[in-house]
This record gives sequence, structure tokens and C-alpha cells, in this order.
Amino acid sequence: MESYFPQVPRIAYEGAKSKNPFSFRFYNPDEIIAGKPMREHLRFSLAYWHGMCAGGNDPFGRATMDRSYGASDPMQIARNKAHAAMELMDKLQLDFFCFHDRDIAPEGATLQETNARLDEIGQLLKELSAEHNKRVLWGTANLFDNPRYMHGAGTSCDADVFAFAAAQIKKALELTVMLGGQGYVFWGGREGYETLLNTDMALEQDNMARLMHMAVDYARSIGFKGDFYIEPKPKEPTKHQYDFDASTVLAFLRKYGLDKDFKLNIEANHATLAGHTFQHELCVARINGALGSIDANRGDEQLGWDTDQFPTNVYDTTLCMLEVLRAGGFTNGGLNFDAKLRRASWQGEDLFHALISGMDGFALGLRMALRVLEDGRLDAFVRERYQSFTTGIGADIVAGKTNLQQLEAYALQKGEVAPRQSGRQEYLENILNDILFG
Ligand code: XLS
Ligand code: CA
Ligand code: CA
Repeated sequence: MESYFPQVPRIAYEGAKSKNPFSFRFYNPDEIIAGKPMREHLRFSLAYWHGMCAGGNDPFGRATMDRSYGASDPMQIARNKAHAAMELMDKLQLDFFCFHDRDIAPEGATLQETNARLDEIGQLLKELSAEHNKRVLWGTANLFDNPRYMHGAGTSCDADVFAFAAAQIKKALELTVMLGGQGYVFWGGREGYETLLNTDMALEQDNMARLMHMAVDYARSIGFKGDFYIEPKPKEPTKHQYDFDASTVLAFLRKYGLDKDFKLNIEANHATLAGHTFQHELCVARINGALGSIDANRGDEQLGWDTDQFPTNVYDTTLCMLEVLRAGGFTNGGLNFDAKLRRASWQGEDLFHALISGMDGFALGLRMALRVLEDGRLDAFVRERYQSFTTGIGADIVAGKTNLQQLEAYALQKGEVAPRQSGRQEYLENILNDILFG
């Protein structure tokens, strides 16, 4: 069989001392830690769009990477790309992939032609996935690239565009189900606004919810058992995106009665664009029972846009995996590398270096998060900090047994109250370093 990455061997675990760039130093897929294999804790996924399609183009320049897979006809490129994706995933021991409809097959001149192309490549991916033992983590529809979506898709001012988007979602759901997908993502590409001077925000949000309800109804009717996700992002491409952050999305889901079917897909770079830490967004999702899946990447501290870099910051991966462990691990979700190569990393092997760095970054994060839990000092500190809510008046407050009159009586009798503890942030940060590096 033709190889698309002949220069790269299968990547195996060689341990932390390995200097072989084509090896894992921390990711040992079948190693059992905390009761299950690392691959089940992490559920790594290839993002088809970045991994197989993105060419390194930016607003100032054309593609620097060749993504033609030895073909020139767009459908032949799509077929070869599917084979190349399997080779890449096999070599990296990746079990899952995520895709947009437009990543796997090029749009045709009509919706009929586009759907026929999707049928062909969908069938090919189904056969290849069975042969290579790959699964779809989640599917989605690209409702932002085509100019028809310049005003949004589910939030467009044009009902015909809304209908077209619905048709695209229907097909993307069918593909997701056909490929055994365990999730379906709504990322509000252009679902937001540039100016309120031309925007009926109420109608746009009502319509978005209508579209999501239709998607749930249809998906369940064709046997989709997985989770729907909304992926929060505050801005870019629109000035304001309706799915601003985890809290905003939770309020939307509850307002429209979608919270039973939807969880959140939290992306690191989107969290920081919203002015939060990655850990904050994960924590908001977790404490609301809505931590579904994760788009694993990172931003750049000096840049205010979505740089989608591969995640190598071990503090971030550790704190992320702590949230995942506290949530009880993934069910249908996983860690999808929604990350792209820098424009100048253009050679075939660069994608492997990038994915190895991300996979090892998260494997190390998982190992460190488990160390944090085993060490116990951080958890013990937090427990102790809220100790006053476990007895006496605190326990009554938590049990819902108090009212303002009783608390006033308590306070009057108590007199002035002074804080009893220090927050000890610096001490705790040092403990974290001790756990990681000590
Ligand atoms: C873009 C988003 C997008 C979604 C899928 O910023 O991250 O790639 O994950 O449409
Ligand atoms: Ca994403
Ligand atoms: Ca992103």
C-alpha cells in the first residue's frame, strides 16, 4: 500500500529517557493507571481539518504545506486523504478522529452533488475505520466557510440560508451516525454579530435553539445515542459570538430546554480568548455536570486571537486532567487536537512532531494530575478552608435550615467576625511545583 508518510516510523513508547524524536516519552497507551489504560483516560483524537487539510495559509499568505496527497482532482484528493489519515492515526496510535463535512469531501456545485460526494467518502471512511479500528469522536457541519453563511447559519437573517444550514446538519448527522460517532458539535462559527445596529438578537437566538431542537429530534430518530456539544468561543470570526463562554452557553441551554441533550466541548484557546483560564472553563462545565469533551490546544499569551497551537504547557495539561479526573473521566468525549502547525513547520514529519508533543504533553498532564490527587495536600487545604461549613451554623446554612432572621440573631450574638485563615496562594503554587518537579 502506498505510504503518505514514508519518512516516519510507527511511534512507540520508549520512556522518559528516550531521545528519539519519533517516540512517546510519557504516553504509553496500554499502561494501566488509576484503573484503566492511558488511551481510555485520554481518548486522543485527530482533528481532520487541521491535521489533513490546513495548509498553513494566513491572512497574509497562501498555503505553505502540500495537502494534495499526490492527486489533483478534488475527489481523488479526498480519497487519498482518507487513506493518509488512517496511516497517520495508525502510526501515532490515535484511536479517534473529528471531522466537518467539508473536511472529508469537497463541496459540489449543488447540494445533491455535495451529498453524493459525502456518501462516497463517508462509505470509504466507514470501511477504512473498520479495517484500522478507528472511531469518530464527534462530527460537525462547516457552517462558516461558504459565503452563503456571511450573516450566520442558524442565526442568519435569511430563512433560505437557515434551511440550507439545516440540510447540511441533517447530512452531517447521518454521516456521524454512519461512522459510529459518539458526539456532534455545534460551534457557532458565524453565529454572532458584527453590530447590533442590524441585528435582532432575540430572533437569532430563538432560531438557533429551534435548529438545535430539530437536530436533536432527527439525530435521535436515526439512532444517535451520543452527546451533543456546544463549543464556546467569545469572538472570531464574528466580533461577538453568542456561545461566548461556558456560563453563557449553560444559560442558553437551560433557557431553551436543551440541557438534557447537550454538554460542552471546551477548547483551551477559546477559554483564554474569553478572558478565563482553561481550568476555569473546565471547572464551570464540570460543576454543572456538562463537561463533555475537550479541544486540546493552546493560545499565545501575547496574541489576542485563536492561534490553535499544540498543547505542550504541562501546568495547563495537568490542571485540565485534574478537572477531567474530578469529573469522573470522559464518557463519550475525549481530547481532540484542534491544533495546527505553524506556517513555517511545513514538512511532512512536522505534523508527527506536533501530535507527539501534544499527546506526550497530555500524558504527562494525566500522570501529574494523578500525583496531585495522590499527594492530597491541595485537596486537604481546600477541605480545611471551608471547614466552617461542616459544623454548627455553617452546616445549617448548607442544609438550607437558616433564614436571614436567624443569621442576624446569630451575628448579633457573635459580635465582630475576623477572617480565620490565609488564602496561602503562594504556598499552594509552591506545593504544585513540588508535586510536579520535586
Ligand atoms: C474554531 C473551532 C472549530 C470547531 C469545529 O475556532 O475551534 O474548529 O472546533 O467547528
Ligand atoms: Ca475547536
Ligand atoms: Ca480554536
